[in-house]
Amino acid sequence: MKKLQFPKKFLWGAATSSHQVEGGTKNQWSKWEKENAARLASEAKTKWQPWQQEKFPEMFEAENYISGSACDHYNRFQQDFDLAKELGHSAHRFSIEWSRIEPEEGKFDEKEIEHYRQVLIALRERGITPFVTLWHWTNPLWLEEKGGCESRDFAKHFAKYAEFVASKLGNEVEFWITLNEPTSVIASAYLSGAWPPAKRSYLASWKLYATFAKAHVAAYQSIHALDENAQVGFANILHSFAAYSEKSWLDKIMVKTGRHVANKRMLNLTEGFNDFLTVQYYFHNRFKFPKKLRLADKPENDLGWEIFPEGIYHILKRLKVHKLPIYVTENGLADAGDEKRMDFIKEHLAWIHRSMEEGADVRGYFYWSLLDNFEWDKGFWPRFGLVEVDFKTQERKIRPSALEYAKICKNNELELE
Ligand code: IFM
Repeated sequence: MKKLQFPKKFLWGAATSSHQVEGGTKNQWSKWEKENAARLASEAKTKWQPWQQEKFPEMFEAENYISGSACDHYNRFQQDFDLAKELGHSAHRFSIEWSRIEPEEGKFDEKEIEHYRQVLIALRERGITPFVTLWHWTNPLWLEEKGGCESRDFAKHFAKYAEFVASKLGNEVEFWITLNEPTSVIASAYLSGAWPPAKRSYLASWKLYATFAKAHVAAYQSIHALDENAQVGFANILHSFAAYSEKSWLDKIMVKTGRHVANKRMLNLTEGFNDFLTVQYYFHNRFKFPKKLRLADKPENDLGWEIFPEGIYHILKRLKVHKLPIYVTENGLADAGDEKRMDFIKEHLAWIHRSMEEGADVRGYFYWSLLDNFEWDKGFWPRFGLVEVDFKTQERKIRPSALEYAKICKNNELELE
């Protein structure tokens, strides 16, 4: 038995986002879901493998693709934070829903601010440090009418909203995350067209890097103007890349390009405006020119995503040059049977620990997600939660892997066989 100790103040927890758990949100996603649910259900036959179709028949029902009341976390956050506390979490990442705070342009809703104040107090009362995300992909409908993320004034509107929230809730918050995974939105909403507004435009995608960087920097400055001690960063999905053959310069060029576009560009554009860095790790890409290669024998999750824990080690090592604290603000898998989750967490943590021994300043780990929730265009069938949710009754059930993860959180130590 090997024991890996983590530093004293290391933060342990899980993450969620407003649209995926709260229920009752009105934004561009909830609108798009209603318009596209039937199509998504009918496309499931061609999109997923036979084993997935058999295991998750919900994917054929339009209802699966409508977030609706999701986990009703808006009303049940106290109960959910009791679970987080029971599971030994010392930190929790959640997002504030912009469309609730500013339902009409320039009109801010104090009642909703009060709601999130209660959320923050509930966390503090349980000794859980909040990490607050200001934008986890959802836009108010008034902004969508102006072009959404492509609106010329996206950064201006976002910074105003960020400033308002920080002015009201700053006393309760130390860690702010401005934007969640800008590059996921660029890739899936503006390049592949899978998410709203379902565009396929290289030009729009390229321009959005600058827009998101501008929005982050503007929000960073607004928050710091109110509180110079605030810790502000953005949530960055970072991918693992490898060349199929180290002898192939074409494979290696693909790796370099992938790394630049997916991992480095947003960091470069926001250089100097991050108090900490983040890693959200899900994907490993193996390139054999001119394609991405899938190897049949590799372990995968319910979504068919390859499980490659070593990838997080290489990503963390590469971030060392920035000399900033790093938080792993998301890492998780869809695993309805809870068969792979425990090993997944342990193996990723072992690699994270190794990167720390080699100098990466990692200060916290947030599993994605605390609860099963609404997985965007895939709907409810992918089950990421430490806690299982019955979406009909809203009953919560702690999964066995959550209890194992709780031991790690409580002991600040990972035991490996
Ligand atoms: O559910 C998402 C989350 O909203 C952002 N990061 C990836 C997760 C899993 O796909």
